[in-house]
Amino acid sequence: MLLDSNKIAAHNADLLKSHTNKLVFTTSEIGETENIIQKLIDFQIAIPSWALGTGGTRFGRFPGGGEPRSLEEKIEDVGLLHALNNASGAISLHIPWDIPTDYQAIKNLASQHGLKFDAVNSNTFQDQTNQEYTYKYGSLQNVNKAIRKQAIAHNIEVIQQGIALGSESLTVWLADGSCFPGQLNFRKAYQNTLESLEEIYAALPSNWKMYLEYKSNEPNFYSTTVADWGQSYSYVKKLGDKAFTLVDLGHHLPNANIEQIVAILLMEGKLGGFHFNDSKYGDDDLTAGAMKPYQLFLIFNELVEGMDARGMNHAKGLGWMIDASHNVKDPLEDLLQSVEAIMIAYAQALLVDRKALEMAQNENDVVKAQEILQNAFRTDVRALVAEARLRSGAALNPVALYRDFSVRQELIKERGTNTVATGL
Ligand code: LRH
Ligand code: MN
Repeated sequence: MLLDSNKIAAHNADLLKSHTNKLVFTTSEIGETENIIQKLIDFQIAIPSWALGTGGTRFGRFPGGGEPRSLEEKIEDVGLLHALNNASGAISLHIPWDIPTDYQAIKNLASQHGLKFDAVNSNTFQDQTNQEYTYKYGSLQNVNKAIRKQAIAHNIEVIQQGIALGSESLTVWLADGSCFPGQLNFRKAYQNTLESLEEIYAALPSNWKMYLEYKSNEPNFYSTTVADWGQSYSYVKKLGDKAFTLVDLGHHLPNANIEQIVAILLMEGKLGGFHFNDSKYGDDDLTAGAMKPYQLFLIFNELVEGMDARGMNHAKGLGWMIDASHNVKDPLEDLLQSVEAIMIAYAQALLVDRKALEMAQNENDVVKAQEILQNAFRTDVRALVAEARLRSGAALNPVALYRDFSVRQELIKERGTNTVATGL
């Protein structure tokens, strides 16, 4: 389903007056806004190919209809999101959930929608039908060398598929770990995983990056072999300059200070990118900014400060990706809301008066420091985010346009009510 620019222009025309009023007020409050608007226009967030259908849990899954039945339809859906917000200019594929049959055709279709291919994701946390060995007791950590070899071969195959698509990074998330004390020798599991990652690393093209994603628990519930930022950091330091740590916001133990982890990894030059989402309890994969918008702002506050300190380009310096699962929301509306929340957090972080904050910190003026941060967080920047969309031909209010044009109903007419997308 294509959203032609006339529909978007008509939608914007209706909203232009109220938008302009808000923008004039916001600009009068903030002062210099052009630099922020341009940074928002340049900022692109990759959409996960595995989150375009309805997610579920072991207790149930309630599909909403019109889900993409193929990689082609997934690319169309991400293209639709990108047409609505001009901030979703890439798709991140998960292999084998989304193996292209005709690479050139898929690349052409993606570029028709203005999309690039971000990181490709390997999958050694499920057994595929024609697979020789099971990953029940892990993949790269496995005590059985043949199983480690099978998992290494899969990752190298995923790199080849990524090269064919024009991707330049591999994300490795390992479910590996143990469910009971005594089940695993932690040191041997670490060594096996490191040696396996070294073989995968050796297969990376010179311009590629490897993102090693950590997670505290699930599906293993006693130990995870890449469980936290420290463990991931120790692996990527040993692997080399092309290996980095990926921070999935939902992969931390309760009350972890994620913005501090981000600051340290960035300072060490080992922060590779993000899987944005939000959570209240575990790896809930909820809409970014839905539960802890202040934490998302504090993370971007560290990112802006740390990336500027290293002279990094905000849009290109790190891997910006969403990783979410939609149990009760329309997947596309959920993703539109996540992108909006990320853009708002980034814009607010760009508002922080860095000089004043540094002075307050040097004078241990704790109250002043909080005033500076919360002043930025409490500034309504939505008009700036909307203006960035307007200037790039997208919709002033993507979710409203999505609903006004009954996009989901059109997708259901086209695809049916019982289609099931591959993925989580
Ligand atoms: C693991 C994870 C990982 C993906 C999977 C879909 O929880 O965050 O990034 O491979 O979700
Ligand atoms: Mn993730």
